Amino acid sequence: MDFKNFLKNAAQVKPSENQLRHLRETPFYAFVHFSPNTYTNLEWGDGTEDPAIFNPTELDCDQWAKAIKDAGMTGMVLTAKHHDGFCLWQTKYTEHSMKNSPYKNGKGDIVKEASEACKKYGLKFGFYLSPWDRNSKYYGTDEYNTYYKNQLTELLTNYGEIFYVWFDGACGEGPNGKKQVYDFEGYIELIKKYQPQANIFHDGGTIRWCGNEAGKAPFAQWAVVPMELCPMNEPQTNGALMDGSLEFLYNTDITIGSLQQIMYSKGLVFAPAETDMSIRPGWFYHENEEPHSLERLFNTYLRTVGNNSTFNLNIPPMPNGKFDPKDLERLHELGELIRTEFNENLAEGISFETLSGYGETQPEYVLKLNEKETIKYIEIAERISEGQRVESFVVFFKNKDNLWEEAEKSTTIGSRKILKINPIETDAIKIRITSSRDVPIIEWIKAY
Ligand code: FUL
Repeated sequence: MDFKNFLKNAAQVKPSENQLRHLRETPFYAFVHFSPNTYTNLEWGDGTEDPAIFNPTELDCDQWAKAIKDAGMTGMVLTAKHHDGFCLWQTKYTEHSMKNSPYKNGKGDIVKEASEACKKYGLKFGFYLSPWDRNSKYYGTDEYNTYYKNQLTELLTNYGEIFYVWFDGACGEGPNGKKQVYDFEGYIELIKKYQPQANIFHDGGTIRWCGNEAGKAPFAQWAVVPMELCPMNEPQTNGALMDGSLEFLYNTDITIGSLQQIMYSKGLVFAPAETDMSIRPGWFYHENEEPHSLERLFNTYLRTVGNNSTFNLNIPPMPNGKFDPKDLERLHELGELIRTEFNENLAEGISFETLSGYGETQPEYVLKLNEKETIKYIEIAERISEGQRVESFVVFFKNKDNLWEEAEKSTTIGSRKILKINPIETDAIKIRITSSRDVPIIEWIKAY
């Protein structure tokens, strides 16, 4: 294949409707890690915990939902079962569950309460169901896949619309010392059957892991990636540009999707990254931990939601079943900051003009404001439904002498790029695309 065709094909790799909805409508959502770990002060339980310790006497899922909404998030993903195997809902398939918790005399169902709170506050609801189960006697045998699918079916059929199922790849030993061969294909089939609109976090799903749990997203963020990374996805292109192999490829690689990498790929898939991190150092609540600074959370927001990734921010409830007041305050501050910084699009109702620039794949876009404004952020979006194309671009502004002055250089755009710039006073912005895999299609340019 020649180089030009290879690039054009890469530029045509498109998202599914589900992926498009996830990127555009739900780029920022909350994880909620809650399990016996909350009571044992651990991060990983071993499955021998007594269900009686799980007793959230003041459980308040409305408080979670309100706080999540307040931070500007639009969804919640609850750990229905973590590695310790304890189930937060009324499952028919194990006693290691709410049935043996003193909460509501064993009649409690936290998946139900959380999903109802989400509905009440207009949030989407999803769940995490750990495949690794350190309690189940079936773990490590074929029967476990049936057990897991039964549980998955309960969660997919009894709690209304599910926007997201989060599969943890962790595969350790179970109580009998054996590891499990997971039937991910079978699990995914059930999701497609019962909740076809749901996105799936998994290497074989629709959303991929960013490669770390610290909220660190790469600066060049590609949603078009080698199939070698997401082996269960149907490739949308055929054949590599160069002879070689991507056998070594893993999510932690920060060059994922870059040209020097995809040219070795046998086929490309559309798989946007989710960046996950916790508001505190641990995923579960530990009294001695503090929430991260507002600055760190806001910067992570810019680097994820503002850089072609989704952001899954975990907030762990306390043993009483409520969020910590310190976390509530941080979530509120974060929401306020997002609302203040992006309150008014200074280019509202103004369309940008497209100039031919240096050629088909290097156009320029000029945005003229009605008057001089102080600009702190530029937001640019590609029409991601058509694929991701732009490799790099430069932002200029009209200076006092009426000349174009460079403000910032950057890489990749994708579904949404938010560039923080040194505040400038100007009435015109110019974006020059310096490289693109095909003719770029820009959906919007906003200025804040
Ligand atoms: C990891 C788990 O082992 C952690 O406990 C946490 O749930 C995180 C989101 O995923 O793989």
